[in-house]
Amino acid sequence: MPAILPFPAPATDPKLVAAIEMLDSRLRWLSAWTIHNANHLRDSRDGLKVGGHQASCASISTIMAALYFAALRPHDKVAVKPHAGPVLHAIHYLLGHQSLDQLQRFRGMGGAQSYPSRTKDRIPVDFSTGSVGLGVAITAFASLVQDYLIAHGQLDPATAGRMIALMGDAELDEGNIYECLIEAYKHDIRNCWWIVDYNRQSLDHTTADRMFDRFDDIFATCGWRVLTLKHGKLQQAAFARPGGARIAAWIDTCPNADFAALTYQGGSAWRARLLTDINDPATIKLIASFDDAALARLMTNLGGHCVATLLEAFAAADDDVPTMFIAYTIKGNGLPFAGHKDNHAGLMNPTQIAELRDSLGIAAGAEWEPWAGLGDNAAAVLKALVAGSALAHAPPEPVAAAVPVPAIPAPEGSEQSTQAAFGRILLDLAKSGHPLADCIVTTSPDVTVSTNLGAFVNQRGLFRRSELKDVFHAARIPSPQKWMGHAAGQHIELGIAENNLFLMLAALGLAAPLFGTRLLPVGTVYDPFIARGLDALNYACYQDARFLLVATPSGLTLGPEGGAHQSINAPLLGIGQPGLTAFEPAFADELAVLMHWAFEHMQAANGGAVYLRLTTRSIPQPVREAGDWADHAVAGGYWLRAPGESATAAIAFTGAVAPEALAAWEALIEDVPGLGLLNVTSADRLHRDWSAARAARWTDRDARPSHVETLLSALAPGAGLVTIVDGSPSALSWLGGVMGMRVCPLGVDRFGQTGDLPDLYRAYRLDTDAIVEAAAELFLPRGAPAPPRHRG
Ligand SMILES: Cc1ncc(C[n+]2csc(CCOP(=O)(O)OP(=O)(O)O)c2C)c(N)n1
Ligand SMILES: [Mg+2]
Repeated sequence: MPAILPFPAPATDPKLVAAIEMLDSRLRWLSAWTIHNANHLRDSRDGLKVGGHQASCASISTIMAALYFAALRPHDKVAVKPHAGPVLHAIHYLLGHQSLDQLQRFRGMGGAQSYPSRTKDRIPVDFSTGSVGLGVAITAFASLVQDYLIAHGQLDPATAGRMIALMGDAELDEGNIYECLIEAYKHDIRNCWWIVDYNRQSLDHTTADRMFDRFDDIFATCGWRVLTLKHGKLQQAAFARPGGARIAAWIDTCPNADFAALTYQGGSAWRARLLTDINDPATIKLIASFDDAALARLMTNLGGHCVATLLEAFAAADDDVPTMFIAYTIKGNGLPFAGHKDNHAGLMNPTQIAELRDSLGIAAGAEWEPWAGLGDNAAAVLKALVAGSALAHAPPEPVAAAVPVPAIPAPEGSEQSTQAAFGRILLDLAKSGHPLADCIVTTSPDVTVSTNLGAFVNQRGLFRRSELKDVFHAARIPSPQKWMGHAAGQHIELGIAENNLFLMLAALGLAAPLFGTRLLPVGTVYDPFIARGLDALNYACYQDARFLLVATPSGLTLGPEGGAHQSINAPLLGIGQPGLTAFEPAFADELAVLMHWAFEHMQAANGGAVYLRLTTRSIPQPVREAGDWADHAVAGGYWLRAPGESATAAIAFTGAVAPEALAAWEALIEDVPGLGLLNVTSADRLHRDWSAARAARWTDRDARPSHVETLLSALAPGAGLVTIVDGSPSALSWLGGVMGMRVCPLGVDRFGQTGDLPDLYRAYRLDTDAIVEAAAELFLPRGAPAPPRHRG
């Protein structure tokens, strides 16, 4: 059952409580002023709304003051709800870690970001937030990563911290929270706190009463301790007085919207409503003992605004049990629009902010002064408290040593699929005993076996803090897959929830900066289902998490298994996603080269995550001659058949359709002398390099040609291109624009059909005939009708 105050917790030092109350006021003020400055005082050049969320900040400032200045431990990591970014900046400003200039440029170029950002803010940010729900869930996965590192002897258990999410209550509506909750329960996570700023307001309105008492049940069912901080000390004291129990009961049944509206209306409205609803002499007498201002203070004295209550609750969770704190709060607490349902983006006007400033004793002109309006004694106490907080002594994020990447030989075989080759490469690494293999952590949302991770898992085992027996193995039931878990295991098996995959990869991919140990996470997923977790993928990349995403099978090349499993726009995601370098190799030896590059890129200072789009289609492998194809494959493409001098056309292909491209090349080479055959291993890299080179010509005066320009300059001016990819044709059609060439793009722009490959390739025009026809089209006058099809 969820626990409601009073917790069995030590009494809290009243001096500490008073000091934190003052810090709470500082944070509320500085966050409000930072937003005010950006919206009302700073010049606007574009007339756009700047924004910022004074009400969301005021709602959580007490919680953050109590957490950061009293409860936080040195190794704890915190995800701060996006709209409390200014409070986090204010905390670091008081600590001396944040500059005035950054605050004054809040939401401006290079200034403090709108939402806490690991990569863009200058203060230490443990987890970025912004897309609600994701910043919450990553803390659960980070606690799993912490346990993984401890179990592998890579982190001293004495340095284990709590992974803490400070979240808005509307974040509880995000589905990814519950996907995460289920996964976290399966993995028996520890050391995780979720502190809900339970103001019962979202962006649009007050939140539904029907969920009121359900969240605690849901969390308790999933193994969480739930501590509900409903009432502050003032309320608790009043409830203990004669007639007080009726007020407590009234609050319990008061609808969210009514409570919010009364908060906004203030003392006399509270009085009128309570006296209407409660006809009890003792309660009437109790109410009469408060004037309007005191009554408003009493009624809004919720747990999340009561420092003593918060400190007691934090102290009551002094173990490793995952804990949810439901801290009742008021959105806009202490501000003129407190409780108003439209206050999410509300901004105080100049008169209102001046009134708030005056109420805090801050002189006009001293608004940015961290300790303004305090007497010398109070200021000294606060400075000492801040200087003694864990955050003041937090070391900078560690820099993990790089792990050397061994040579990765290409798997042997004259016919192979890239998916099978991927499995072989990981298996060989697992068997090699090379230190790199010990850093690899694999993970998959229930597609471990079908994406060929199985052999690696057989070698290295599933990760489980407590042993998991393989019942089938023990019963000697034949199975190619060993499924036993232990503390040294290197595969984290997830249920089917792609959001979880990307959040897991984000947490694993941040192990180096968060915990000082480098992990090389490899996650597998079916290519179409990347879209299912796309925002979480973007979130992982935005935080600069380093991982290898292997998506397979892909396209309609999965044939009879296809239909609803057909990925079409994944190549465009690969081109469009910052922080993720996408490759689609055709051959096994390319894959080996690209995996080597990926493991280095995942560790490089300016590196990032890598996405490999693979296939189950087994195709003949090329016989290589010496040359620089491997470097070019990494750069994004190479001539599989070099164009002849002044060639008037080329075929550019990607991935699994290599055999069709080669067959078409052979069919055409006599008619189109010098025809080139370009293997595009990464449309993403080619396009990025092309953009960068063009920008550099204007910004850095650097005339270096991009790789794609170098490749295509081998063709005659005005040559034509046929492009083909098992995915959206626009992934390659842009190649025509690089040198102003005519282009006939082939690809897939319809969804959902099963069939064998000859039928599918024919129906979707990915076959050799289609390439030959497209090549013919290059030489027809523009707009001329195509000749009738002849088939042998
Ligand atoms: C995924 C996502 N959808 C929508 C938004 C827009 N949005 C920003 S805040 C918010 C509501 C936040 O309410 P809550 O979490 O309760 O925070 P608080 O009341 O403390 O401001 C919404 C819908 C968002 N940031 N992320
Ligand atoms: Mg809210």
